[in-house]
Amino acid sequence: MTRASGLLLTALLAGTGAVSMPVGAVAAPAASPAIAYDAAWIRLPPPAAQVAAGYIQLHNAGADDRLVGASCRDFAQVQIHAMRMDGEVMRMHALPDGLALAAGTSVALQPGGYHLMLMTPKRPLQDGQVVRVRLQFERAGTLPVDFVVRNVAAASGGTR
Ligand SMILES: [Cu+2]
Repeated sequence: MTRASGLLLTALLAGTGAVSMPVGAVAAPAASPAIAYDAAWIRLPPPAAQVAAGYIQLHNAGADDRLVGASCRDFAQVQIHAMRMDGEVMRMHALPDGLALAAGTSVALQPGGYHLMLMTPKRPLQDGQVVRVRLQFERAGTLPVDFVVRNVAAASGGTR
């Protein structure tokens, strides 16, 4: 019984080998990109606004890394911003060294906190539009991400 299934398994494996599966191609996904993400969206800004905020959850399954920059064809510039209290007022500021993403951790860019600041749109954004942003990581390199523009009232997120 055991021997029979063993033989069957051997036959199956041999069969797989016979069709010459590209073993390298199958093994590749195991070395999946170190950076995973979800919930990538851009808040639809008011008409004629010169900035828009982008949010995303980043998960680093690899070694210590850092989000060092971002770019987007639809905007003149993309910065990485943080929020901080300045007296009684919450203000945002650019992170010149980017955002650390330690090994095995997740970082949320979300309303009221870290965000991508998309500056000087080349054309107005529309609700539901998909905007591709290229995130630049120190170690993991470039990660293209599709952000969905969503018409969400600012009050619900508390950015202001
Ligand atoms: Cu900002």
